[in-house]
Amino acid sequence: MSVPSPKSPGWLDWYQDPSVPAFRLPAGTVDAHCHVFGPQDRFPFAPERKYTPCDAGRTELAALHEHLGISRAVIVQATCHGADNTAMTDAVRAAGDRARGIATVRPDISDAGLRELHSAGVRGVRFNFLRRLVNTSPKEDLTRIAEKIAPLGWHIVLYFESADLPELGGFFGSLPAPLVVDHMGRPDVTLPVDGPQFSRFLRFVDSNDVWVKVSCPERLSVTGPPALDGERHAYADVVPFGRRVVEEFGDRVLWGTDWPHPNLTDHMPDDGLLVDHVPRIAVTAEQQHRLLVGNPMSLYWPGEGV
Ligand code: 0GY
Repeated sequence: MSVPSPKSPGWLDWYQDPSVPAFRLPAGTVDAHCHVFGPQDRFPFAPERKYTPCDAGRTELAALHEHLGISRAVIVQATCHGADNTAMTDAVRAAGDRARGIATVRPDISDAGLRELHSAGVRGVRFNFLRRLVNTSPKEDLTRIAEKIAPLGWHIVLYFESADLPELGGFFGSLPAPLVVDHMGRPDVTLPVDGPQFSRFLRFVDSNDVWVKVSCPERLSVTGPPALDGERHAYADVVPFGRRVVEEFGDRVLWGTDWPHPNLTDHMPDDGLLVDHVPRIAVTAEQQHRLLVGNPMSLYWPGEGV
């Protein structure tokens, strides 16, 4: 048996005892962005990974969802597992019909390989452009993957830095499948919400009918979490960005926890506080229902109604 790899230096583990949120999630809430890591004795990490996390398996993910009142999940392949989707598909299968998966695949994946992922519950692939996470694949390879997955009705999840959108936007627009963007395209939240950078992102979303995850305030925030004084209004600087996207694209927004929050370096969020961020960006019951239930159901469980 191989010796487990030690965690990357400075690695922060997920929050052990999340608070009970003040906001009650509506029945049927979907966590549309979360991950599993290992456990590495069962699902070893990929040799080409750029970080080694703690274990964060499907049992712990299910316990968090139970605690927060989340009914369904979309489990996104984490880069530490490379293109070996077995930890993710094991977690999706174990959840029965209450989970879907987003895979990482190579351009030479066979039709049988794709069909197997589909039957496990996979409904999309992720293209990652963050150099600290992956060596990004050539665009021809990504186009080839997109052409293979489009007939299955899958979509493409894009993870990129806002500064890279000017260079990548045209390529994204050429892809032959629906697009879903992680974490609002990672805006610099010290810039104005109506400034050129975020306006460019909103135009991109509008002109390509993109779906947007209004997730990860803890990753985008510069002001950070609240002091430990009982104040539950965390990540205030991210609120105007999330609210703007929810207001403009209410029928194409998704929300997720991003548990177990890979690669955060300054703090680990209390997942209860992340739930309390939701009513600050989706302020009406109707916006909240679309964000948390209606939209993810139509993308991941079409035809099941809500
Ligand atoms: C996220 C963000 C990150 C990591 C990954 O797959 C991953 O390794 O997604 C990150 O480090 O910004 O969405 O979880």
